[in-house]
Amino acid sequence: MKLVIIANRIPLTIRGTDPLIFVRSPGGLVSGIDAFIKKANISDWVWIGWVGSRVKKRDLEKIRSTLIQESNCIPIYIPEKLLDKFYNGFSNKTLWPLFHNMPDLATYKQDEWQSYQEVNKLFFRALIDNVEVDKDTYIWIHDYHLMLLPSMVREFYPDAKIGFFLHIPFPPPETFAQLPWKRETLEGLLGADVIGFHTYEYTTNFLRSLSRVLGIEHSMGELVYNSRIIKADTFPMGIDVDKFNVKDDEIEEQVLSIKQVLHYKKIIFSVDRLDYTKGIYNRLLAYEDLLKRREDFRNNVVLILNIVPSREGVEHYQRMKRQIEEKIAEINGYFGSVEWVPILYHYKSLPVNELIAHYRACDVILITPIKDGMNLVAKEFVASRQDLKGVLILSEFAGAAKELGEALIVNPNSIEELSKAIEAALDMPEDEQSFRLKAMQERLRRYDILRWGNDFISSVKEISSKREILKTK
Ligand code: GDG
Repeated sequence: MKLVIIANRIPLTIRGTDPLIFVRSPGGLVSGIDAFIKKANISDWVWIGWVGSRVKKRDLEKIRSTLIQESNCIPIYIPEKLLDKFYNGFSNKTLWPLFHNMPDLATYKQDEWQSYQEVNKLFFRALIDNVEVDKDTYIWIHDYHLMLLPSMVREFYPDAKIGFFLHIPFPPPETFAQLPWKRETLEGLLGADVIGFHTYEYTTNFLRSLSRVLGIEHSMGELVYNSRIIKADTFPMGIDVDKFNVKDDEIEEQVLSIKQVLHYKKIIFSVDRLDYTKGIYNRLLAYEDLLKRREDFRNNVVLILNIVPSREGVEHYQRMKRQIEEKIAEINGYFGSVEWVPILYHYKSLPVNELIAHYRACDVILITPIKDGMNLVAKEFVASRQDLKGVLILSEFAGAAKELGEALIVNPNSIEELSKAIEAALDMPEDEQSFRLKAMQERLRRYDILRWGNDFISSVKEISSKREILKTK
């Protein structure tokens, strides 16, 4: 089997081109697929994606062959005038808010839609110019940046095995219907054999949109389009449990050092990319409410708030950052003292071992997105707790809530509910913490990243072989 991964970004972030210096890119998609390729022992694979805005076209030519030969990456250069409209524009100002069911934040611009089409064509060209596709090749396309690509590939290779996985939610049909290019988007996706989603809700939303927009009906997720069988199905993405459950002295030292520096106060940990879908502001309001209500927590609790920089080119994100930082300053200014800073705020990405140390050092982790496709941080926290201590507070609107029912599940729109959940978590007896974590850990082991990838690939195999049978009838 040969596996071709196509995603917006290659899994490397280039730091220098002469000589070539790079690090693995952070983010759930990269770490998940990387882990799948390793665990499934796939040796024949290649990854096609954009190389990132720091690399100039002439510099890319210098590193192209090294990237292909040594890292299996086929880098795509996107010209600047297309990039802004494709990435900051259509992908992140139209699709991102709409698919997270926040239509009021979505903008609809014809020129951005055109750039989206053109960039999807660039990815298509990169595939056909660089990869030999045969009957054993699986082409696995990822995420909302590339929803037109499956049909482009299908037209060129009618017999190819093509899968598409959406990492973000698929919105309810009445929200999706607001997209002026809804037909084209659905037709683009229907080039795949299998279209995968994190939860049953997103799969159903997609199938209902197909019925509403294109009049296509399905039976158990299977449908016929252009004389081909296609399947829409649910594949909740798992994690590499061993990576987070690791025994490592260096991590343990870091855990101890975090606790010591904070004088063994109770630690609430929060880590997300900067994004309005993550509900960071409401989280701060809830913490503020808690400190107002429970004076005994003052001086005894610390919130470590780690925000990973993201989409700094989009104005809305800059505004949100200012708003969050003002609130942090207000809380620290009002409640803080010489001995105690209520919120320790970091605006950066932590090295992965440090991230795991924070998962292990905290008493409570607060993951309260307004909407989130899955949220792997919740799963990583659970997997990392070898000591079976700590409490996960999780929004009911994260895909992960469907699998992690033993967490304290909250509605992030209610500040009161959030604040009460933090209180309950800080007061929770240790045997209850263990009981909840154990049940979740067992579930994470059963449906891990290997199972996720294997299930998806098997489904593509099954549906494409059904297509062959249809053809011979
Ligand atoms: C999408 C969907 C879906 C986070 N902070 C640091 C850091 N991370 C890593 C975590 C985790 C990943 O980034 C974040 O994963 P999420 O699942 O939370 O979200 P996204 O990557 O934003 O995005 C999401 C996911 O795709 C997968 O389908 O779950 O719903 O939006 O792996 O470990 N890593 C390091 N330092 C940090 O500070 N090293």
